Amino acid sequence: MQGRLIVFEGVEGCGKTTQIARSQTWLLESGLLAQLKTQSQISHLVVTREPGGTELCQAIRQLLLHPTGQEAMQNRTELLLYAADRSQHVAGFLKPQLAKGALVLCDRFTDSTIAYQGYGRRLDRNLIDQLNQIATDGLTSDLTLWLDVAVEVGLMRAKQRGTGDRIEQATLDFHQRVQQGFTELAQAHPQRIVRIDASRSEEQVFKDIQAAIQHHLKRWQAA
Ligand code: Z5A
Repeated sequence: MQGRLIVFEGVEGCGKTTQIARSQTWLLESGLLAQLKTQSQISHLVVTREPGGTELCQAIRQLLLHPTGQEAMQNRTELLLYAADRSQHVAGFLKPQLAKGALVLCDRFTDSTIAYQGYGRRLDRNLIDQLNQIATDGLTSDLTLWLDVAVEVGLMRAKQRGTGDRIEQATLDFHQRVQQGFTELAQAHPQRIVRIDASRSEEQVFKDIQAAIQHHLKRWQAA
């Protein structure tokens, strides 16, 4: 595999969408991507997200976040839908892109399932690990940037933005457990997950993200 997968993670409103857009612009406009093309196997940049990274995944995203009707979604159904979304995204988009040399910026990946369905919904961790393994077919991120912000701050930001999907509307307790999940994942995988203090201004957060990405690009080039 020639490309690299960079994942952005964190609770609602932590600033992933904002920082992915800034990172994309920076990589394209600073000349860094052009430099990478000549000095490494990276050929292009793509931005994607889970759920919803392909056309079929978009339909799954709609079902997950904005279901119609009154029927409550079962926790295992939710887990299986996230796994279905990931399976389609990995096989139909991520792996082909990485094989072509893409530098991929992805909004959420496997850690979200562990944090939300594992810690949040309290579903069995072994089951989640098995499903993640099946859905990814072994693909892991090269770098995960965890935008760490207090749940209350993130939810307030998300609320001000004015959306509010099915999961955003879950209890504060649920979101605290999700945050605990990300915290424990970062402690368990210090090589892969870099914690970014996302409670600061957009500009300060972005500076840390630039530093982390540059550091890892250098490491990958040297490898
Ligand atoms: N989910 C799951 O349960 N299991 C899984 O396996 C996967 C996902 C893959 C996806 O929703 C949902 O799916 C998500 C987890 C679940 N739960 N929910 N809800 P989504 O993709 O629609 O949304 P999200 O991933 O939760 O992100 P978000 O709510 O869109 O937030 P964000 O992208 O992290 O933040 P943002 O849009 O960049 O910023 C939010 C607002 O804050 C915005 O007005 C910004 O201008 C502002 N902002 C950003 N940064 C700052 C700073 N630094 N200071 C002040 N204000 C800021």
